[in-house]
Amino acid sequence: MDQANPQTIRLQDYRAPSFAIGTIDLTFDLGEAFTTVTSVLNVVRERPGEPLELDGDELELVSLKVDGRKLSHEDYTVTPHSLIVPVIGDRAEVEIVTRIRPQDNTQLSGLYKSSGNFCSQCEAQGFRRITYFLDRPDVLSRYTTTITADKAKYPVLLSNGNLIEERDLDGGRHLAVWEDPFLKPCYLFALVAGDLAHIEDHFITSSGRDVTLRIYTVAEDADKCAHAMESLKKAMKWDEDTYGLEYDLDIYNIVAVRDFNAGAMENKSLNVFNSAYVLATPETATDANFNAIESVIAHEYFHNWTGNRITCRDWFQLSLKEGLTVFRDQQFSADTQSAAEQRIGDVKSLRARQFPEDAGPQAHPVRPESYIEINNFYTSTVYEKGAEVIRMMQTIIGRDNFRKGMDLYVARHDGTAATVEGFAAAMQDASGVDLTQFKRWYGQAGTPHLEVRGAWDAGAQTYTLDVKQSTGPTPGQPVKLPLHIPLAMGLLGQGGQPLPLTLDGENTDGPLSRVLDVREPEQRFTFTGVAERPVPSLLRGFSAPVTMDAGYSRDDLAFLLRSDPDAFARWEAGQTLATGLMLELIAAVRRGEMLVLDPKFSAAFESVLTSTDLDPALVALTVMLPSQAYLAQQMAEVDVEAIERVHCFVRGELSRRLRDDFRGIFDRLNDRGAYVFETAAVGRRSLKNVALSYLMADPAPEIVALCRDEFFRADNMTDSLAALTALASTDTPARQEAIDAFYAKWAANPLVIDKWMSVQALSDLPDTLERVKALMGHEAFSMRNPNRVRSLVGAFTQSNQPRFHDADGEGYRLLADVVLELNKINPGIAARMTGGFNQWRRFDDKRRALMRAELERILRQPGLSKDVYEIASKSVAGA
Ligand code: B3K
Ligand code: ZN
Repeated sequence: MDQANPQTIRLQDYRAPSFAIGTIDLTFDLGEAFTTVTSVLNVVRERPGEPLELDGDELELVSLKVDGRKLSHEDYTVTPHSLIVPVIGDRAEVEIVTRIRPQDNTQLSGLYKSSGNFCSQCEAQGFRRITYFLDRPDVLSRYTTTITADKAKYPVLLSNGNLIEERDLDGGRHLAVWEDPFLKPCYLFALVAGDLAHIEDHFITSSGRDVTLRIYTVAEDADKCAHAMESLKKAMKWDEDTYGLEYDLDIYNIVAVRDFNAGAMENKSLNVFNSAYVLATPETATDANFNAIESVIAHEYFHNWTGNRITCRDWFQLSLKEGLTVFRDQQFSADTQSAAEQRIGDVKSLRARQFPEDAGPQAHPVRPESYIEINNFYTSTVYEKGAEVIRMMQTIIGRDNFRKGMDLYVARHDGTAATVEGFAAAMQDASGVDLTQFKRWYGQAGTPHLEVRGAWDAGAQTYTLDVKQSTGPTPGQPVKLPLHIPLAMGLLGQGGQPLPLTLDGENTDGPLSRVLDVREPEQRFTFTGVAERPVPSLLRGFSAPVTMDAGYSRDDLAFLLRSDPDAFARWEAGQTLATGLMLELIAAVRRGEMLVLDPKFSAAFESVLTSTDLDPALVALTVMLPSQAYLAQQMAEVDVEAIERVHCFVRGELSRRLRDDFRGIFDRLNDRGAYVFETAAVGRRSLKNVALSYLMADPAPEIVALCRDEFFRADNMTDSLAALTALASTDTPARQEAIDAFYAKWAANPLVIDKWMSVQALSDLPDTLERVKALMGHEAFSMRNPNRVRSLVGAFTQSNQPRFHDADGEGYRLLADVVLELNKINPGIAARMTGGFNQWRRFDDKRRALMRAELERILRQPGLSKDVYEIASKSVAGA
């Protein structure tokens, strides 16, 4: 492969395509030995003098015709990645026949088989694995797709758009023709053929269109689609109400498949989903799964406008559709569930995934400038930081202007392939707010840091806030420019009351909360008429994706935790308090001192736990300690053992000191009524299960017995999995008993067995690595199924910090072995797993050396995919 000389693709080299392809007529002859694809393209020259150069990957060319004339071998060139026709007119009809072997396609990109059925995944560059084409998102065409297949084996034949013909053929075969009236890029093409069951419902759009909604699955899963269907209808209604965006066809199909590289795919009118984001019953799925399904179903639906009707000019613009659509799905979940919990969850996930990415060797801007393999750029930066950039725009220009900006964006760009510049221009033009400086967020990598200091002048009755911003260097970007950062804030008086925020020079009383526009490296804001010493509440709602040092004392934080009217800021104060305390304890461990937990901390913790006016879900979120990985991010050099020891110590202390509180909560909330997925019930289960996990942090035998009972009596997966998780980290006979019983009960349900794998991979007991290795040899494990690999190896290497980083380096060896094996099967998943090494430079010398050696071993492997090569080589080169 081109590993020795992998090609870097750069944004600055973008050129519009030399040819347009107005229509494409596809015929699929699906077979067991091979599948024949006939593609008829109407090409129109856009630039004189250039050959027609089509992309292809692992294709067998059978024949090629131009304007009805069969070309001979001298008339064209085939390379491993292209088909070049040097001489062609300004308009031509090109007919290409290729042969592919979906049954051998383990990369799960292009056309492949899952559970015996045909399905496709074309984003980003899978279409070129089906036929030769201009595989780039700025080539928009009208698709007609004919599918022929054995009728008994593949009774269901689906593609994009409307079904215009269906009939039986000789020899037990049948045919279906689908026509998509909308222009689309080839990454949105989809085909599904198989023996599938479905459920059906309808949605009437605001202008009266009756849309048939169907969800297809393998027969045994058809009873698990009701929640996904409800979610789809909610999302359709929300997009009409919130953005005036209506669905545009009479049919919307979703197909759930078990083998899928990503979460789901927004193909026009034929979404293909990882079954993990479709299937749910109370017995088999947790509250978190129900939530994730609602949000992914909504996300893919929202793409119909932000992604499909308006797509990306090139893959550097990926965040144009992904960041915006994540923002939209976050807004949807905030509106339909609880806004505060949603925001806390989004921020936790941003900090857990995006902040380390931005501080490590793979750091890149929301709009990257170059890539080797585009699949490596479906990142938390493009998705989640991209969503934060959109959210900041909304905060800066205001909600009403944001809606006007969306309307203008749609009016200007519908039916085209757009850029982030175009989006920002619509927002700027609709609002009249200058976004020139703001747009730097798209081009500049790294997490900005704010240092904020406040001073009250009793004599002048003023309060000044001095704000400094800085962004550290990232690979390829040594120097950073100041950003436009919206800083939402308030001031609280001694009694917790909000004070008016009147900026110097304003002559009426200001509002009780406001957004400061931070634009300079150092900037001062002066508030007048401040009659008492206030406590500032800063970065409310996490108004910008930054880290912040606000110089808070513990008393300030305890005060904000009690009094801040902003629910996010209250949670944040609790987290900052706990993080500071745990970092001090870590320093104490390193000095060899005895550990003592400050009684003020457990008292503040207890008052949250026992507060009756707080929503149980928010209590649960507030009493969850910062993760070991989050503590690691705060240290100059990660001390794995000290972090684990302190985490365990604080949990154990809280468990002992507050046992009665935890027990009280557990008993009070452990109602035995029927499961409902509804915000309040989810909150109660969440707090109850947090209480159980604290009780199990230092369990007396009767607590183990309680947890064991809970496991065996639970009638829903949320409670069952919470009890199993607690048992899995407890060295008692009940542990193995529960693990075995769970497997025996759920062996036939792949998504539940994924959970079973993860629970064991996440245990903090010392034998976890051995268990993971044993599970890799278990009959239920397969390297070919991405969900299985992620649930076992991904969970262990990415979410079990103490065991993956055990000092002997065995975890590192295991990960490199898995990467090398996966490299041959599915390079995309292999590259994802390689990311487990990204933080290697942040550890101690010994671990650094061990991880580096494994990365180098990976890089020495002959035949390394460019996917893995890009991640491993950037990791070694370092930040
Ligand atoms: N657009 C797809 C992602 C496809 C991943 C390709 N490697 C799912 C989504 O973000 O909606
Ligand atoms: Zn998306």
